[in-house]
Order: sequence, then C-alpha cells, then structure tokens
Amino acid sequence: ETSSGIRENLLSCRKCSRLVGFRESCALRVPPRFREEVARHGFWARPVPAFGDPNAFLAIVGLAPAAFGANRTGRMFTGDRSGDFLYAALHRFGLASQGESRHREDGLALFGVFITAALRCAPPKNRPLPAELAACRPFLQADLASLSRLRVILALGGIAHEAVLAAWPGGCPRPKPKFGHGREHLLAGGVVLVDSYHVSQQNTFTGRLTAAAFDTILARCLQLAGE
Ligand code: DU
Ligand code: SF4
Repeated sequence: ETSSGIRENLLSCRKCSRLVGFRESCALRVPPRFREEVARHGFWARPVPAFGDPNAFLAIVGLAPAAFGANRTGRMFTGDRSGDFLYAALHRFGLASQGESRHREDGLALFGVFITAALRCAPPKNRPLPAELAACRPFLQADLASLSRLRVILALGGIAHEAVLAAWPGGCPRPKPKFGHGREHLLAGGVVLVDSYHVSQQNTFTGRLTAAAFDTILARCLQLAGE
C-alpha cells in the first residue's frame, strides 16, 4: 500500500476498539463550556488527520488528540489549551497565519510546518497503550514520508519521541537516543529530531514549559532547518 493510500484510510480506521469507544463516547458527554461550539461546528469523534504545509521543513509530532480538543474539532491541537500555547508560538515566528485555532474552518494556515501525532484517536487520560501506538504507527510513517522537504522533527514529549524513532524509515540510531528537553538526535537521512516537553496545560500552567523556553526550541528548529 502506498503512503498516500494509507493516509486516505485514516478517517475510516477502527483498529483500536478501546479508542473507538472512547472517542465516540466523548461526543455524548460534552462539557457545558463546549456546547455552543459543538452546536455550531459538530463533534468530530474520529481519527484526526495531520494538518499543515505539505512542503514543510519542520514536522511537529504531538501525543494524541485531546478528548475535547482535536477529538472534538477534527484538527490537530485545535480547540484546547495545548493548541492555544502551540499556535501562539508558531504565529510569533511567522509559521502560522494566526495565533488561535478554534475550529476546523477558521482559515488557519501553517507555513513550513506540518503537525501530526503518535496516535490519531483520543486515549482516555491521554495514556495510549503500546499496542495502540503500534497500530497507529503506519499513519505517522506515511505522514513523515509525504514530506519531501523535511529537515527537522520536533517531538512534543517522550511518547512522541519514541514514536518518531519507531516510525523512522532509516531505523533507530544506536544506542537508542533518550528523550530530553532541548536534546537533538541525528536520524538516518540527515533529519534532526529535537525534543521538547509537551505543550500540555500540565507543563505550561506549572511553568515547566514557558513560552520563552518553547521559543528557544522553535528558534533552534529553524536554525537546524536552515530557515
Ligand atoms: O491538556 P489538553 O489541552 O486537554 O491536552 C491533553 C493532552 O493531549 C496533552 O498531552 C496534549 C495532547 N494533545 C495532542 O497531542 N494533540 C492535540 O491536538 C491536542 C492535545
Ligand atoms: Fe486507527 Fe490510530 Fe485510531 Fe487506532 S488510534 S483506531 S490505529 S487511527
């Protein structure tokens, strides 16, 4: 099967029964603060496709759709606090057309950046099982393979780091690179994997990941990409 064929099959994927159940159950218990948005734009409750510039030099890899974030809106990092932080940062660097990402039809465009994730269906408590990550790996592989100008991959958190190493076509470097905020790992083919703490509320509200620290990471990604 070709990479584009794999990508086309994403929306109908039901391989992980636990996640199919969870992603759909979220639509039946929408928190009050999202009800107006859901009435207007619907509730996605399906696998979330990658989003961004097909000519990207930078791929950002997240963990998974959030239950009432991307699982609700159908676009990566759209409609939750993680996305507020990430898209504001991308906008500061001129990599996004706007600093907010509320719903799928808001006209947001990315420039030189492509966003995907280790897992495409929301997992309970943001905790995927190893078998679910393995089942979803072909979609990540196909997304990365679609980017002919890719220079740098930014992994948000340890699960994304592991997913990229497992998915990378040239194989994993030996010894296996360990995750660490700000660490850089050279992959086969000359692409550089950069690690950052995830942009989740858990990290950004506690100050573990500040906007300034994330800007430092993005600036380094641009430098490594020669942009
Ligand atoms: O805290 P939160 O904004 O509800 O995000 C939950 C969780 O999911 C966090 O680890 C970020 C991650 N996530 C993601 O990987 N991709 C998205 O599109 C949205 C959230
Ligand atoms: Fe399919 Fe990935 Fe969703 Fe599992 S997580 S059902 S492999 S799209």
